Amino acid sequence: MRKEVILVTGANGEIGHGLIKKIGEENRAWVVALDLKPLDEELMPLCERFIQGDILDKMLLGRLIAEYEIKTIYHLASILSTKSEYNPETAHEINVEGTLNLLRLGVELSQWQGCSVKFIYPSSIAVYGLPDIETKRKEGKIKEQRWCQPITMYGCNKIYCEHLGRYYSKYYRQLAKDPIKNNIDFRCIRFPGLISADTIPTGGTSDYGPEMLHNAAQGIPYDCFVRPDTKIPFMAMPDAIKSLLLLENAPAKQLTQLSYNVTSFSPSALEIKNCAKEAFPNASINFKINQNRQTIVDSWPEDVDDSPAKRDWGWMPDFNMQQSFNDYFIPAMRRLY
Ligand code: AKB
Repeated sequence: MRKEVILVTGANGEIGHGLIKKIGEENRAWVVALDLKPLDEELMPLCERFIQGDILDKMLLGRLIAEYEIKTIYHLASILSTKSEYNPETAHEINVEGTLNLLRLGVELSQWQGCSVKFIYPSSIAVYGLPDIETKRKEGKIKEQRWCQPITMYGCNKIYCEHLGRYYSKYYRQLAKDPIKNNIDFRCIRFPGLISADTIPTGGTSDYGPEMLHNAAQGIPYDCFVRPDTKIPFMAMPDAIKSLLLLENAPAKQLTQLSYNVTSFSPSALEIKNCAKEAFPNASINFKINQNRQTIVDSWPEDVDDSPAKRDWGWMPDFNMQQSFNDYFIPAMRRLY
């Protein structure tokens, strides 16, 4: 008997940590975790199985079909925006070819299991590309259809994979003599910057937020690489996990689109600094602008319109800015450090 499981790629990443803990805590399902790096000890007991492997390894993915009844795929593996700019072609290979392999696996599983496999895909505000600060300010809460002209390889990868998800869920091999019966059920969330109290991000451009807080909590001086007035949307990690599980469990008939914005608060970099200083008065936080990374963040929206997510699947963050700092980050970071 093949065990019914949820497959999580990029399991050792920030979202992977939060998701596997939540699924484990609530005993929601068996998790098969996949990551290039060894899985954190604390996550091991929460997984049915951990596979240290590469999403570019088609043989490895093919074996999963024989061993497990995979109902849902959380495809979290990805190279983030800053790291992608240092090696765009490798980022393309992992972010796009890797996703293509998982979408293909999803279609094969749907065929094999005779029902659609849910494919949950974390996209990003990086799909947006605002041409200048004036337009960014004027646009305010951006809607999903607007300004999808990303300026980073990562953003290009994410928007393309959203299109691939639509193709694999609705139009895959549409001219084939033997049309596919069961496609995948592709569902996507465009995440803002995420702040986790348990893990520190690697390779992103919204990282200045969490880095500032984690450094302040450890008393390590921090040079913020964006201007104090820089604004993009952020969300506390528990809300990111909540949004993924809410979307996964939403009845398909309620979903009117494939990709959804979600958010919680849009602080300026200076506001994040002030919150960090309030909690850790001795923290040393300065602004040392990296113009190239600033240009990337300036192309991202200062806020997003997440009313479709609220309408279609009852999305609502549990932590606004104050609660994120006072009830989640600061207490957890005090415990951690
Ligand atoms: C990044 O900075 O690359 C990510 C993102 C906003 O998607 N955190």
